[in-house]
Amino acid sequence: MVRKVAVTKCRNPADPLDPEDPLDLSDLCDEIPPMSTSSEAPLVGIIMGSKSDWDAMKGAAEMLARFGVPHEYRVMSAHRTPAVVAEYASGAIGRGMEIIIAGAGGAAHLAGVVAAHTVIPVIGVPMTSALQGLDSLLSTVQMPKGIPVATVAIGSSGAANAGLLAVAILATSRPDLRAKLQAYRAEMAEDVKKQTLS
Ligand code: RP5
Repeated sequence: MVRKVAVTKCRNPADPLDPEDPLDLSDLCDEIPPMSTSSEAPLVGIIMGSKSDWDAMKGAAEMLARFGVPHEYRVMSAHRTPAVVAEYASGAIGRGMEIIIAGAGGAAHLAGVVAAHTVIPVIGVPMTSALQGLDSLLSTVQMPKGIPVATVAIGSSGAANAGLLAVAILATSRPDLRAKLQAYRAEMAEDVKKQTLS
């Protein structure tokens, strides 16, 4: 049985805005379905600084879904909801989570702040931005010694690769997942071999 776990914060548009809530996420539930994919606890948490990141970040969710990895996704911001980020990252291990994927753009501090609050691997995805994502890339990748963030490419390719990297990390102790990863690579190689330019 599939159990839907609502971890995305949604507000009924008919209800008044919560003065304690700095964000109006009333329309979020239409764009980002309340998450979790299975009855199992999520192994991977996908978080992003804004719903505007979802178009790119859904690539990570799609990849995890393809490999059957239980995951969840939600919006939280290192700057706009810092307490939520600290609570989420600090509680991840207790919830059985093994990896967090964090996407943010501009002054992209989300992945770094998450990494500061947990020892599970954190994968940072720099989002495209007013500066073509270069600002996001540098602010995600340039972590101080001692608090690592595994940073992938800017945008949707990076998000998909973040999903794949999470699968690869989980596969180090899950032979079935490693076999699926090898089959995926073989399939990709076959596709490339079939490509012609005529
Ligand atoms: C970052 O600021 C988000 O991760 C997003 O990439 C960027 C813009 O956010 P919005 O102004 O679209 O909410 O925090």
